Amino acid sequence: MNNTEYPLTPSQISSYQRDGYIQLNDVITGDDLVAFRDAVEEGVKEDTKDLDPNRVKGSYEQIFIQCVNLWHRYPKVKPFVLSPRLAKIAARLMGTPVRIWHDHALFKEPHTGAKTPWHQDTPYWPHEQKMHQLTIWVALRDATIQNGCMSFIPTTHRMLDIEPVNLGNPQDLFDVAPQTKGLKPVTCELKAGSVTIHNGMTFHYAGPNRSDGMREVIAIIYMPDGTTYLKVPHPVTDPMKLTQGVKMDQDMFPLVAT
Ligand SMILES: O=C(O)CCC(=O)C(=O)O
Repeated sequence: MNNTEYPLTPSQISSYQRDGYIQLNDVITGDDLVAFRDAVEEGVKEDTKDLDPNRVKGSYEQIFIQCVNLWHRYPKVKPFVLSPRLAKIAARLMGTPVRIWHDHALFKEPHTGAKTPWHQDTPYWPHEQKMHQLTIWVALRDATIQNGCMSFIPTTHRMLDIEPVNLGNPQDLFDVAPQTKGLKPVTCELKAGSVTIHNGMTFHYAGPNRSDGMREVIAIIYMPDGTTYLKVPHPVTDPMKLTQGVKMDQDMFPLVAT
């Protein structure tokens, strides 16, 4: 993996901090992109090999195939997810040293996939501090309006205390967050190897995949070093039996940029 520093400018950092999201082009290129995509595709194939292709999918499963923490289980994925190049971008945008919270492959299936409803992320997470977590959403193949690229509502990362949206049975955005009325969403099409980055509080959405190919993405989520544990159910932390209030500095959450 090319671990030279991505040339993030001060104006990109302030635009991210103002709007709560940013698009960065050509972050992963050439052989790295091919190797990252191959490694993630292999992991998703292995994780889903026992699923019956004819099963009836629940409403959440219609949004995407989601495989969590591939880095932990697939050695070929690990150097990409833990890469200093990506971590340094996260740390510069956040303004603090960062740890991995978790990764997840998000593959939207052709034609059958549903939209990803408008939502914020951080309310789902077992973290006591909620303001600075961010996701680097890596397009492993081109992400377009047709196959379900991301849209964001700028400045909504400052909207706190909004009820979490149930992704399987979503409420209308204006019912959950009437204060978003009048704000204009921005849609970001991406070439493979480019990324969007959003604060965990920024409202975001992705359309259904109406193309013939899989929409292939891996999203890597970072949290500030020092984040402490909030005891609410979550599939990543439930097996760890953490005590409320402890620092999330276990091996599962490596420090990737200081
Ligand atoms: O990829 C998608 O459809 C949605 C991704 C998302 O919600 C996220 O990365 O937080």
